[in-house]
Formats: sequence, C-alpha cells, structure tokens
Amino acid sequence: MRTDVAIIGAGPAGLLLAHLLAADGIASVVIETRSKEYVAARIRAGILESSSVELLRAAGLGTGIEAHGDEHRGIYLQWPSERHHLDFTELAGRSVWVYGQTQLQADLVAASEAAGRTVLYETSGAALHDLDTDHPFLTFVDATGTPQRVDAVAVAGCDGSFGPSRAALPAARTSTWERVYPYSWLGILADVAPSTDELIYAWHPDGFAMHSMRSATVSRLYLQVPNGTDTADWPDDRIWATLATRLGHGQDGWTLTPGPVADKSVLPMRSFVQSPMRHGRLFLAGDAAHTVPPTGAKGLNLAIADVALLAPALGRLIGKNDGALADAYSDTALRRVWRSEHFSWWMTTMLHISGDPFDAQLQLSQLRWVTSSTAGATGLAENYAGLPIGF
Ligand code: RFL
Ligand code: PHB
Repeated sequence: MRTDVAIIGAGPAGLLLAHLLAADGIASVVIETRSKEYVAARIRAGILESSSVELLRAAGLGTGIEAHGDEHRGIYLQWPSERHHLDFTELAGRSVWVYGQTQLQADLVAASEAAGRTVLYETSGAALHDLDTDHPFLTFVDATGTPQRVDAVAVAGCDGSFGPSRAALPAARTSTWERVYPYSWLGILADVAPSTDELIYAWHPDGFAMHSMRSATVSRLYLQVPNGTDTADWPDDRIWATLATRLGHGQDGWTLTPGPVADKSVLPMRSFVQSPMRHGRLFLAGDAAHTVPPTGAKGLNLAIADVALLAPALGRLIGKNDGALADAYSDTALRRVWRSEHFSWWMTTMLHISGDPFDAQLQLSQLRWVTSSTAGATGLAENYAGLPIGF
C-alpha cells in the first residue's frame, strides 16, 4: 500500500489526524492493534476544553457535542465542611464540555467510515522503517494474518504510551521525563443521575474523591486508592460509602445518590514527556509523546492540540514540499505539553493525600487561596478551561 501519512493508532489522536489531513487533501492509512469495538468501549476522558470543542466544530465534528454534550461553566473544589464553585466563564471567559471520549471516538469512527478512509483494525507486529529518509514505511500483519507494508511520506505515531513509535526514536537523541505518583484512582461508571450539576474535586484526609458525569443518567466517580489496589477488595457498597464520606454526603443538605455500578477499574497515575516529538519523518502525537495524571482533565485535550498542529504541518510538508511547520512542530507542541504537565501535577499534588501532615497543611492553604483570591482562581480557570491551541 502507498499513502501520504501512515498513522499508527486509531484512538482520538490517530483518527482526528486522519480526518484533518483528509480535509486538506492528504491521504492516510491508519493501523490499530485492537478491534474497533474494543477501542470504542474504552472508558476514559470526559472533559473537553473550549479550544478542543472549537477545533472539533470547525472540522465538522461538532454535531454530537451539540446534541449530547453538556457545557459547564466551572467546577466545585471542596474540603471537609467547605465547597466552593469556580466559574471559569466569569474568570477566564471560557467553559468546558462534558463529552465522553467514547462519544468522541464514535463520532470519529462514523466520520471515517462515511468518508471511506482506510483504518485497519486487529493488526499486529507494527514496525517502523527508514524514518531518516523521505520514504519511510511500516510493516505489520493484518487481521487475516497477511504481512503488509505501507509506504508513506511521513509516519504519525499516535499509538499511546505503550505503542512502538516512542521506541523508534533514537535513545541518544531523546530525552524522557517521568514522575510516578504514590497513589492510583479507582474509577466507577454508575447508571445513576449525577448528584451534582458540575464536577466536584474533593480534598479529604482519607484521600481525594471526584464526582464527574457522562450524561443526565450516567455518573463517573473516582477515589484515591493505594497503588496496587485490586477492585475485588472494593465491593460496590464500600465504594459508595467511601465516596459519601469523602464527598461530604449530608453536609449542608447535599446528598450522594448511589446506583448500579456498570464499570470499575483502577488506574495508576504517571506524568511522562518524550522530547523531541519528532525524529526524521516520524511525528509523535498524543499519549505516544506524553501522559499526565487525569486530575487536570488534560490528556485527551493535549492529544487534540497536538494533532491540530501536526495536521497543517504535514499538509504543508506533503502538499507544498515546505517543511517549516514540520520542523517547528515538536517545539511548538511541547510548550503546551509542559504547561499541561505542570497544571496536571499541580492539581494532583494539591488534592491527593501523600501521608505527610505538612503536605496536608500546604494543600489546605493552597485550596483556600485558590478559592478566595481572584488571581488564584483565575490561574486555575485559565489552565483548566484550556489555553488557545497555539499557546
Ligand atoms: P490512545 O487513546 O491510547 O490511543 C492509542 C491507540 O494506539 C493503539 N496502539 C497501536 N496500534 C497499532 N499498533 C500498535 N503496536 C499499537 N499500540 C497501541 C492503541 O490500541 C490505541 O487504540 O491515545 P491518544 O489517541 O493519544 O489519546 C489520548 C487519550 O486517550 C488520553 O490522553 C485520555 O484518555 C486521558 N484521560 C483524560 N484526558 C482528558 O483530557 N480529560 C479527562 O477527563 C481524562 N480522563 C483519561 C481520563 C484517561 C484515563 N485512562 C484510563 C487512561 C480518565 C481515565 C480513566
Ligand atoms: C472524567 O469524567 O472521567 C474525568 C473528568 C475530570 C477529570 C478526570 C476524569 O479531571
């Protein structure tokens, strides 16, 4: 097979890149290890920044968001006996949208299928070749067990944090930064109406808790748990009781309504950046180049922002033989990446219990400042609601 851009990974980064490239007349082939159904069902992110929503709308992908997304003006930040609302729209002039990654993935798959683009699922053994040349290629085995080769002008590594693209960067010319956190999240998806109109982020001496949502009938909630936690030790009753304590059930008349748990999982937290995000004709985007702990709701938005830069860069490189934007891609993307890395680390370390009582006092002081000072609140609002794509 021959194409313009060979894309590894059919998550949001890979499929959105294929969509944006097609709008610019650039062809692509996407390969994916998992089945279409598996990728569609993965429960992950839930919040889109306003710049992500603008980009998706401009790309003709806004219909689902308009119909099923829920615009939120801000979030609640709380600690025992105090709950404060931060109004991002008032503070920073931008809102966020509750729209599940599963919904966005479905929109991207529908657009891809409607346009007849090539996405090959259930492939294996993807390998990247000749990245130092202007004719790189991929080899892999397709779903029928047949070896395949895709020749391209450029390769986009959109294969998440465990894919092969990252490993294809020469170690001697690559820097990696990493932070592993001493706690994880236990997340549940519950078939019950949310007990709040906007997300609640709760500091509690027993550990962080969060109340998010997917729709008027589906709630998403998280608890800080120790690394290595097994969901088998967390029957539904224990989860709801712990959430009720940490989220402040009964305080000022607020109640948490439990419901049937449809999904339960533990996710470890890691910050990770790979730099540069390019080697020769290989360009990394999304989780392939960086991950953040989920507390700042940045991972999916960063993937979208990368692709928003990469698509025009590849368009210029391939369509006009002009490599200026492609050469600038990594540095430009990394500016936003590091801002989001910092914000995600900051939200995480402000809200999770480390076990050190000094840390706890610093966290409470920071929370009081962020919820009482317009300057403090505006900083959080600007970062959470998202900086402009070109930041
Ligand atoms: P993905 O979605 O991981 O997609 C990468 C794809 O590459 C495939 N792949 C391969 N394909 C071919 N050959 C190989 N050898 C391959 N190896 C891997 C994989 O199967 C996969 O389909 O990365 P992408 O596209 O960069 O998208 C990134 C986002 O998925 C991620 O950042 C977010 O989900 C992070 N995240 C959140 N981000 C937000 O912006 N807001 C949130 O509220 C938020 N909450 C979350 C999250 C992530 C979570 N988890 C479980 C990681 C909540 C959770 C629970
Ligand atoms: C989610 O709804 O899954 C979600 C929302 C906000 C976060 C993390 C996860 O910070």
